[in-house]
Amino acid sequence: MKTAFLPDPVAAQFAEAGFAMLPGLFAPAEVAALLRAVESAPVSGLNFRRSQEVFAIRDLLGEVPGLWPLLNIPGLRQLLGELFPAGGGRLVKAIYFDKPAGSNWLVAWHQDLMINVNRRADQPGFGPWTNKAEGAAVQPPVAVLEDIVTIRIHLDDCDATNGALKVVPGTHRLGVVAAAAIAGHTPDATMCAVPAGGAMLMKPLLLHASSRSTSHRPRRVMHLEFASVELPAGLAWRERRVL
Ligand SMILES: O=C(O)CCC(=O)C(=O)O
Repeated sequence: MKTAFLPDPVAAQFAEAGFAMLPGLFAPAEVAALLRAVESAPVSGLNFRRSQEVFAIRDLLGEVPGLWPLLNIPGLRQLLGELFPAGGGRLVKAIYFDKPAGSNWLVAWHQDLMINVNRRADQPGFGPWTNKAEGAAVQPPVAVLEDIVTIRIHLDDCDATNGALKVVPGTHRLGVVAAAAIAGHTPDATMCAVPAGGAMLMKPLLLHASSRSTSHRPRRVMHLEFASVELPAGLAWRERRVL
């Protein structure tokens, strides 16, 4: 039987549009604990990016392991069970993004095409590759991207004034969209306001972007990607963790 975490209309909207909002996944006290854990993290190293424009922590759970028990709440486990009914949904990428007040940080229209892996190991359908100091990443076959579900946990109320995500509904069903074709889709965009403690579900192939913040309110988000698919022998998810 379906629970309140992913009621049928929300599940249907997620399948059709490629995104859905789930307010109230985390209680205010749980949000406060997540923020305390992030704010107590040391802020140096390859995975940290801090400037007046943007603050991001890549490999978030590797850098702030104290977040793990705080994320591992029954609601999130139950939601994952509903998103991956055959089981096997595990964390494969985690990033923390702040959009500091007064910053000029915006994100152009794109799809999330790269996955983080343990090493370069050439496999049919995998590529192009990047090899940065923090590790290898690769564009996998579309079937791998279609398996992934992103859960963006919002730690602040987020709306058009503090850099909410904009998405083009349904574009997750188009496979990889050629760069030249992206602008043709963006007139159909919609803005995704999410309250603090809420989550936005998103398919990585959904075209998305975000605008500059024009507010003094922060916009802190934990971007968590989950997948159930196994990678071919020789390749492994670099940040894999089981909730
Ligand atoms: O959080 C944002 O504003 C954009 C992040 C994003 O586009 C991404 O993680 O791919």
